[in-house]
Amino acid sequence: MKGFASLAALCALANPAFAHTIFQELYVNGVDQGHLTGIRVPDYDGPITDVTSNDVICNGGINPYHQPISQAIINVPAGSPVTAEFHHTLAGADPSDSADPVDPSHKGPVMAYLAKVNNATDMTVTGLQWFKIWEDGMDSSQVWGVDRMIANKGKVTFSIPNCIEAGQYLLRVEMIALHGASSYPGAQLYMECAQLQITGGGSTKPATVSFPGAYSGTDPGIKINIYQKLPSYTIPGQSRSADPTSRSTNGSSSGPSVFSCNGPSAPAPSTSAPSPPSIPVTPVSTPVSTPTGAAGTVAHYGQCGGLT
Ligand SMILES: *[C@@H]1O[C@H](CO)[C@@H](O)[C@H](O)[C@H]1NC(C)=O
Ligand SMILES: *[C@@H]1O[C@H](CO)[C@@H](O)[C@H](O)[C@H]1NC(C)=O
Ligand SMILES: [Cu+2]
Repeated sequence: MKGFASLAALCALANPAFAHTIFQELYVNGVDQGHLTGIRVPDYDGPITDVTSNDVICNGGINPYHQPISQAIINVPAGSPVTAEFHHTLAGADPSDSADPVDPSHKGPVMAYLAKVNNATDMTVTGLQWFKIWEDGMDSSQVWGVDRMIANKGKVTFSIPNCIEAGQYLLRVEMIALHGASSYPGAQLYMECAQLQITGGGSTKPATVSFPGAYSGTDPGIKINIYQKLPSYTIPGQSRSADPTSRSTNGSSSGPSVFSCNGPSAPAPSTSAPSPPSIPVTPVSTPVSTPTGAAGTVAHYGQCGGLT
């Protein structure tokens, strides 16, 4: 183990392009669910570069899964914040490793998708329908989602939508490194899938995309030279409107949620104009423990029938 770690460190020094990463731990409402628990992790931390390969679904193809594959299914109340944690190797956090959680040469977006499944431990993942619930791209200072993930010691936090149906899901958390992406194949895709049981929720069925299929080698977010001043970056996959055909939207791409329970892909509310935050929302028998603050939160609960 020690020898392996030193070798990995040497490789990282010699060629940062070989210093990769693995999503390997999940926290629900801040509670650690256990190292490698409920996540299909490969032993090797290398990327997938062929966006048409089935390996882009949940990895595990050219990077075979660590055995035994965890049979745990992580319980997540809909609406909960979850934190995905990446590290350079399956050994986990290593403050002495300058390439942990990933080598800083690796610039690009971080994203999270969900797919509803009958059985979260079923290893067949082809044909699933995915919806993006979170993305962190590039801000106007050309600071990337991966830069923020590194600054946060490998952790990214987002919420499970509170209006989606209860049931078992795969949570696909993905980081794309663009340091070699000026030609295709070149972008490095790193993804793993966590096995979830989502409880509560509602009845909203988000618009979905397929993997492979959601990305193409000519996408502006996949084939891109990042060694220049970029006015914007188009994150691949579903756009904010959850409409795969309208992904050419410009502007800041570091916002929180792509599929939003009160967004365009949710059932149309009876009132068309969004209420300004300062106007009190009509009470909709929300639980006493409903978080306060964001007006959008109230709208989520109202729209989802208060089942959370
Ligand atoms: C879920 O899939 C796993 C792996 O194929 C299998 O062992 C298990 O029996 C399945 N569970 C149910 C409830 O079908
Ligand atoms: C995106 O913004 C850039 C620079 O501001 C501009 O050149 C480009 O035309 C915009 N693209 C779209 C689709 O609006
Ligand atoms: Cu790498």
